[in-house]
Amino acid sequence: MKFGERIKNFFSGKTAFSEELFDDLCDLLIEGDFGASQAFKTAELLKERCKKDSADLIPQKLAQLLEEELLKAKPAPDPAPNGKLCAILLLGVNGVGKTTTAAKLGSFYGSHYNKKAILAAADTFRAAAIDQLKIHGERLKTRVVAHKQGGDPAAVVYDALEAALSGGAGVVIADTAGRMHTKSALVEELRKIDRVVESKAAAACYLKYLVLDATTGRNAFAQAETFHDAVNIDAVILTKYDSTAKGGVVFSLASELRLPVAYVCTGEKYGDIEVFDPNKFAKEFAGIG
Ligand SMILES: Nc1nc2c(ncn2[C@@H]2O[C@H](COP(=O)(O)OP(=O)(O)OP(=O)(O)O)[C@@H](O)[C@H]2O)c(=O)[nH]1
Ligand SMILES: [Mg+2]
Repeated sequence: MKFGERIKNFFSGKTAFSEELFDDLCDLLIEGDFGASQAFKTAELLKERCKKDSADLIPQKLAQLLEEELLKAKPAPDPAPNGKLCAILLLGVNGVGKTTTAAKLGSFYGSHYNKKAILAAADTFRAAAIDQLKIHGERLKTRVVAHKQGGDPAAVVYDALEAALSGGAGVVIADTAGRMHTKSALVEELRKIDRVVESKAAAACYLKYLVLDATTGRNAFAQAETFHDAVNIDAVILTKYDSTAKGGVVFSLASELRLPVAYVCTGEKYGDIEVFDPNKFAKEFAGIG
């Protein structure tokens, strides 16, 4: 069951305004992956705003308040500025969906932004990761630039950018290794890639997306804090927001880290990706979507 359904069920049949209603809502928000203090603040603010209204307006007011939270994030960057080569780096811990998302984005850039993609196998840690990306590339008829296992990820990005510049591709999407980096190793690896992008394509639109798995709940927030602190993240891509994922963590990303969500992925198929819409997300979460 989607979490919005839970909120919807919670409100259904409740017509009277009561303190208890907002206490229970606070608990429910925490279950929905809100942080405790944010859940409390949200419930309190909602209570204030709803004092003069009939209880049946509460879900709509909740959606409104949630959308305001999401808009506290910095704006999501333009993913595909006209005439510019885009260099996209997908970061994140193990298993969150980086490789799958690289393939989905490659296809999305073709269909929605009219930019031909090159996938860069910058996860050189495991041989299987390189093969996995190559299989996606074959299925999507998208070029994959790869080196051998153990190679330098920055060198892969370099070659992919060169291929894009000479072959007319509009976007390079680099998959990276999902091992839990130590901060210094992550920073070091990224500095090298930064230098490569600077030298190869200084005018490029360069975006670092952090991929977060919606099913990992508050853990995703901790990952965002760590990565954002180590390397400036431009935006988040939320994966596995299908089935039972709750998604409340997105509100903390916006209000506490000012991190916007760029895309939401809702399944394993290539088409299961969409641009994040704060209004839609807030409504869905509040059970009125
Ligand atoms: N249901 C669902 N599954 C997904 C989604 N995105 C990725 N997956 C699945 O999650 C699993 C891990 O995906 P990968 O793309 O290999 O993740 P990764 O981050 O590259 O993993 P590592 O390279 O091992 O760090 C795979 O089984 C994917 O099919 C999604 O949006 N929804
Ligand atoms: Mg991978």
